[in-house]
Amino acid sequence: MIKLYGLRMSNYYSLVKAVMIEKGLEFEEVKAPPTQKEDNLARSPMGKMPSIEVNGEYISESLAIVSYLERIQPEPALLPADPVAAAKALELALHIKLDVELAARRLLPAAMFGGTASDELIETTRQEVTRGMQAVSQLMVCKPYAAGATFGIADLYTYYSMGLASAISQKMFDADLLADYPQISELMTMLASHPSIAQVTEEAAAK
Ligand SMILES: N[C@@H](CCC(=O)N[C@@H](CS)C(=O)NCC(=O)O)C(=O)O
Repeated sequence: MIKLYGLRMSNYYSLVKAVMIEKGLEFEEVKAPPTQKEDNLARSPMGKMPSIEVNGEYISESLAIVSYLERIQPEPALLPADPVAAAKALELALHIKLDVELAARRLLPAAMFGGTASDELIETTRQEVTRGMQAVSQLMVCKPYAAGATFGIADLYTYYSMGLASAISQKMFDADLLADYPQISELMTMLASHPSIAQVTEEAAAK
């Protein structure tokens, strides 16, 4: 059985968990905070969460894990069969992850863990996130899902990466990240009640 390491509070842990639920895979959750300790580094070279263990092999990085899960359990497919459509879905997911979430994440300690951030860092981050949102909206399909007619990888990154970036934006810039993007906002609302995502949210709240 697959072991999922990390904590339920993590957006990327939650994303991987939602994928396993979506695909009906059996898995065991193992509480493992992100640390630089040897056992954690063996699972995840940067010491981050999530990671999974399969037959004694460890895999970190959410996209690598999702790609593995897609191969071992192709149904329901989280990427379109058409090669161009699949590449476009991944392109969108990566822009959300790298140009919005990763940019905003620099302010995570100040936004949620009592840290501090200089005005300059706040302003450069705000500009980067704003630019990232423009790129994302250029690619976002919203018909009705992020990359087209069916639920998939781009929706998972929309929900989990954009969700974190929105929370950071609200706290640090006093701005609604999605104010200029009502279609993405509606999609986020729809995704919140998607069964696998709703189950992950419910279980995280229950601890
Ligand atoms: N690129 C990684 C990012 C994982 C990540 O940033 N995990 C966060 C929690 S959501 C973490 O472990 N943070 C603690 C740390 O950076 O030490 C992925 O997609 O899995």
